[in-house]
Amino acid sequence: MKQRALLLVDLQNDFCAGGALAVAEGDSTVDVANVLIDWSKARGEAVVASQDWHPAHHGSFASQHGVEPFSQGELDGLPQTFWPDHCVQESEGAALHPLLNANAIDAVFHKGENPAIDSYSAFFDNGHRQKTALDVWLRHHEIIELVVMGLATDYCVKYTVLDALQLGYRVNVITDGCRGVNLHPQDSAQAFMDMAAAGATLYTLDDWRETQA
Ligand code: VGL
Ligand code: ZN
Repeated sequence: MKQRALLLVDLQNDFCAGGALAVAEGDSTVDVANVLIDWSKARGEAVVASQDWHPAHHGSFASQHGVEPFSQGELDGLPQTFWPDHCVQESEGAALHPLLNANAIDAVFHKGENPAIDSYSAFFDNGHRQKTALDVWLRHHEIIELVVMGLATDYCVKYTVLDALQLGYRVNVITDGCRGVNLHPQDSAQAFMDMAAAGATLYTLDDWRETQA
């Protein structure tokens, strides 16, 4: 495999229309993902995905604390937004979107399995205490550059990209392959700015295909 991989972040039912934590236009990212999958496969490049994968009593769930979804609090000593129950292991909501060309995915990495701490990044939990298997897998395949897209821009995409940059990967973000939660209306715009400021390069799908031809 070439030294680059496509990383699809949390393209799961619960973040799409009708899901427990639906992101506006979340479904629209799946078409972009399928185009990028074909593009990557045509070049012999790897395709990997992350999946938010919570136990039913995960500490990030508002239901566990008797508070309103989207309220703010603390979990394991870290500031935490409490979410509706979502992406519960083995549930339909946690499954990858049915229209995603999932057969083409070489490896899937779960995150958020520890009930005591949330995990936005596909690489680490929010306290950087434990690592997923993603970094080791990428290094094993000698991958040094990532093409990242998915859900949600202002949480899992953002923290995945920031960690990837810190780990030394070259990172390209496909902006129209991302949609955000936007608890505040500018959160996704701010997240893209944060990713760019940290060293990521932002492309639309069309820009990417034109410049990488
Ligand atoms: C996500 C909130 C909670 C995400 C996951 O995938 O962006 N957001 N869990
Ligand atoms: Zn989650």
